[in-house]
Amino acid sequence: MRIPTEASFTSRLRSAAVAARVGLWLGVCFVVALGTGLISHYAQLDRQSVPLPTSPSWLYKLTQGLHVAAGTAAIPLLLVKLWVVFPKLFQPVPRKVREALPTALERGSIAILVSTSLVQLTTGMLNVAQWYPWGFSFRATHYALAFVAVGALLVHIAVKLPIVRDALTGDVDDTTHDRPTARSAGPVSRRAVLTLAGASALGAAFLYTAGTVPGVGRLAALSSRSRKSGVPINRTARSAGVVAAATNADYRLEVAHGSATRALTRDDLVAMEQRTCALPIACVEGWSVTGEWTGVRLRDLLDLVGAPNGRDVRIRSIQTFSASSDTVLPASFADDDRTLMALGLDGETLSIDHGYPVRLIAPDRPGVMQTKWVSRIEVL
Ligand SMILES: Nc1nc2c(c(=O)[nH]1)N[C@H]1C(S)=C(S)[C@@H](COP(=O)(O)O)O[C@H]1N2
Ligand SMILES: [Mo]
Repeated sequence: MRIPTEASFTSRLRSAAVAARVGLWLGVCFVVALGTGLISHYAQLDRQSVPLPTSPSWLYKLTQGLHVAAGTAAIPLLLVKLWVVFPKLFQPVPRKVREALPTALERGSIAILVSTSLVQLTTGMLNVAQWYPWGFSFRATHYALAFVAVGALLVHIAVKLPIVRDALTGDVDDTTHDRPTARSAGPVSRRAVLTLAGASALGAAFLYTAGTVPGVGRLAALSSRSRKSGVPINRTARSAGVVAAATNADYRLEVAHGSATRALTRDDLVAMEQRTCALPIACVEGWSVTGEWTGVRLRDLLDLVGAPNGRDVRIRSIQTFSASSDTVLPASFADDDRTLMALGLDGETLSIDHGYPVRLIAPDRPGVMQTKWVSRIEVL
């Protein structure tokens, strides 16, 4: 088999005009994903110098939904973009060192951009599918690589800016910046390629977000958990290994503030004043569903041990070794009237898979921090 050369690719569809436009849309997706990703990362920090707002309660649901939608839309766009620029891979490297160096730097930044983008989008998609076939921490890796990708993207934009500006302001059929060999008409028009790319991006984002739109949930092929009625179960009690401890008659919810402690049975909690709140579970993996939660206001429990307002609170689960087994609730969340230690969901006793005997539910908080099977509340 002969290795193709740049001249082997003759289609006018693989042009600067198409690359710049798809690149622009891709850039928008990346900026949305980066901004919302930073919010999500910050929301999961144990210490937040400036706590995120507790209202509106659906804000994290919105930003994380946008995050996954932008990432999903970027997949078809990236594939089209790679197809358009593919011939450039076969461009010869200039002989003279003075010319070869900038070329090498430019291609190096593109290699980093393409590889990190592919890793970000594939691991993100596998995460949405709740499949973690790797040994590293998804969150730390996704966060670190985002900066690598954005750095490479900025270099890429800076290098290409003159061509990009020309291509975006010019006509879509303009050939000024095309490779000299890209002169044959393709099977479709450039406009058709762009329409297809845009429609695929919107379609992919729709397949993911449909789960949160009433009536079309069945189409949410990319976030199948949100299709079920009621609140989905992210991890069952059995797989978390908590069934025995959660159903044991010796179960107590400990509330501790320094040396002041209380140990409450579930019946003690049921005997306290009950409140009901509609709050979403907004999973970092993309799905979100709102439930009617009933339970005891966390603030009422903190009052039992004389905890003042304005204190961060650590929530521990019966389950150990999980991202959710030990999380910190910033003071503004702990003191919020809607933050409940929930005993019921949608008018029924909380099921063991949703966190029986008692679980945390707070407004505007990533799902992974809505601790199930709570065993201990510590005022910090
Ligand atoms: N103890 C414990 N709490 C947990 C989890 C877990 O694995 N263990 N999963 C979290 C995640 S990732 C989400 S999205 C929500 C889902 O709550 P649900 O299963 O009741 O829908 O619970 C959170 N609380
Ligand atoms: Mo989650």
